[in-house]
Amino acid sequence: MAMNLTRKILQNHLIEGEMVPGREIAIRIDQTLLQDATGTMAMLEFEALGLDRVRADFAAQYVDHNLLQTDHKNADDHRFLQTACARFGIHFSRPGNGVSHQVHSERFGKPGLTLLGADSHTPGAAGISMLAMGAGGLDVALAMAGYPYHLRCPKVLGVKLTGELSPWVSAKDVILEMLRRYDVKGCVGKVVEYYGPGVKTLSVAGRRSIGNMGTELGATSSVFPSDEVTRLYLRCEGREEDWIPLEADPGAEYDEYAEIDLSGVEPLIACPSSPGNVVPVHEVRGVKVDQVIIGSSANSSYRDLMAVAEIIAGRHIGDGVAFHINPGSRQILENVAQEGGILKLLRAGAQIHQPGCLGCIGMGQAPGTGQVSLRTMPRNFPGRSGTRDDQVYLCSPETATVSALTGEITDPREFSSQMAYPRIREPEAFVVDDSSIVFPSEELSQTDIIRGPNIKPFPTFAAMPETLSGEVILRVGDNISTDTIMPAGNKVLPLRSNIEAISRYVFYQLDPEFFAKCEDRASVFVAGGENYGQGSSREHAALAPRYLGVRAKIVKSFARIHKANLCNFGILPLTLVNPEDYQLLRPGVRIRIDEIKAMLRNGETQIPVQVEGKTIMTSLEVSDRERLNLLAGGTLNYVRDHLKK
Ligand code: MIC
Repeated sequence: MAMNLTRKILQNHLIEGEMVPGREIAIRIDQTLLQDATGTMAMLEFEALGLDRVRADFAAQYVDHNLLQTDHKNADDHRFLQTACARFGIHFSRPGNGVSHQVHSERFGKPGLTLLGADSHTPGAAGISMLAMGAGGLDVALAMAGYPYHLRCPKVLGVKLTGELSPWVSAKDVILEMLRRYDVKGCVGKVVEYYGPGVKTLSVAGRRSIGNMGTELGATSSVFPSDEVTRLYLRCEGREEDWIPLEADPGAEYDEYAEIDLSGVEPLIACPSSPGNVVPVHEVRGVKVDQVIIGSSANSSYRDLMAVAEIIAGRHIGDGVAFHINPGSRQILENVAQEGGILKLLRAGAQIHQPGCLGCIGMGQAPGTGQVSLRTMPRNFPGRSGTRDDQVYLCSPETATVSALTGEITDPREFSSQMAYPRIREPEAFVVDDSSIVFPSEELSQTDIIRGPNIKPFPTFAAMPETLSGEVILRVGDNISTDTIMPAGNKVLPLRSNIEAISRYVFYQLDPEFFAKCEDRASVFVAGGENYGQGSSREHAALAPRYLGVRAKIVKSFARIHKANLCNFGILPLTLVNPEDYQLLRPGVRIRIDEIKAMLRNGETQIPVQVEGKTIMTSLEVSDRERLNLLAGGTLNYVRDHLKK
């Protein structure tokens, strides 16, 4: 049977289950990736499994999120991660070496393999034709231990690309076009597979931007064929031998279809405060701009930075504008420097930072009160920048740079009267520098793991009780992101390996008293709207609420990774059968779920919930494996009991 590329890769890695969309399957994971913000907890979880060494073919740990070192905590975390990597046979990419997704594509990723990363933007590896997925840290720790990854078999949305992008329009506009069509939950449960004659016109960097931000569509992953463009990229990285050709079989079918004529794509922009709030740039033309940021995990490539340097060369940014550059990796920085790009950026007034995620996760670069920030990053959820009521727009490097020059949001095509559109060619070979990667060795496996005082042991959680009862403490609306549930930023990020401390910030933006309200209650419930938990893979958005006593979330629908994280930490993910019942779940109402343990054990999918004397119906759509984890009070409990047996 003719197969699309997604199904081919899934089929090659299938360990359990049938490839029927919606049913749970288990696949082999070839490579794993951690970053520091999710990695400290994932490393503690891996340690808790009691193995001497990782069992995945390849595992890497990057340090890219928290580089601030405002006190001992951050430096301690880095030391912990480096020594744990040495001990367990994990590649360690040092702070300053770059963003996980970028460095992984440069040095380690291979077409046709599966990659599981504790970061929702892991699908950026679509650029080199991997089937790459984001997951909670615990799922990645299990994959590092050689366990398969369980997911619902996705549908495949085939997006046929035709034509070629016009000058001043780039790959970012293609993914913004997808977001304009599908919004932030239109691709939940799907892999987006790009095919057709337009694919070859997109560079690996462009494909990476599209894969990276495919996460914002709610997609499980995105995939591109591996072609001549991929081969040349890997050659440029000095590892052409890792290339294999890959594409869908002729005549392969997709579950759903879409088509984008690249020549018809125009410059687009996501307005505050959702990546799905997309309009053509000219519709918001003239809005005064205070801050422009290029880079972080998206649009931080050699091509992007060189394009920015060429546009800005010999000019200067507007007087009222702060212009930041966050390179994707040290390699990019070295290559852009070699080609003279850095000097052009500096002379134009850019602030050039070390490679990393930086302002994307609120680690510095917060805009001032009432200021407008234009970013090439993938997310603009409310408050994520670190500033309350922020006004963050997401756009291409071309739109961002031209707007930095004019001081207002500008359609970059207007600049065509000033200069020819710079088409950037990658060099024959990149300057490659792996000296900031510590490769595993036999000798290093004797290393003692060093823990700072901020690295606390993993909390213990009780199994599911016979009956759950408690109070709704908070009710939230639609599209609540994990940034709202468990914020990041420079105050909170350093607490990622200290659950007691970080739990004080749960729902902090919406209700700073949430933590206190949970304190004297044994079980707590949270109610929510559609697409609850979209965004980041951070398992802390499940783990910290569980620590506070949250035992069930009752919502209209869930985002994929967050729902899996809830099951991993023993929180029941219930969806309302009748969405109108949302109205009943006011803060303060008492809730009771009788015989929940028995219902979980018997595989019940309809769970009656008593809300102050009235019964409402909820549905529990989880696999048998997730039921066992929920019964045990969380996946670690289950796996530990299982290993003992
Ligand atoms: C993000 O973009 O939200 C992050 C920061 O990369 C997160 C990871 C995290 O919360 O640490 C993600 O998307 O998974």
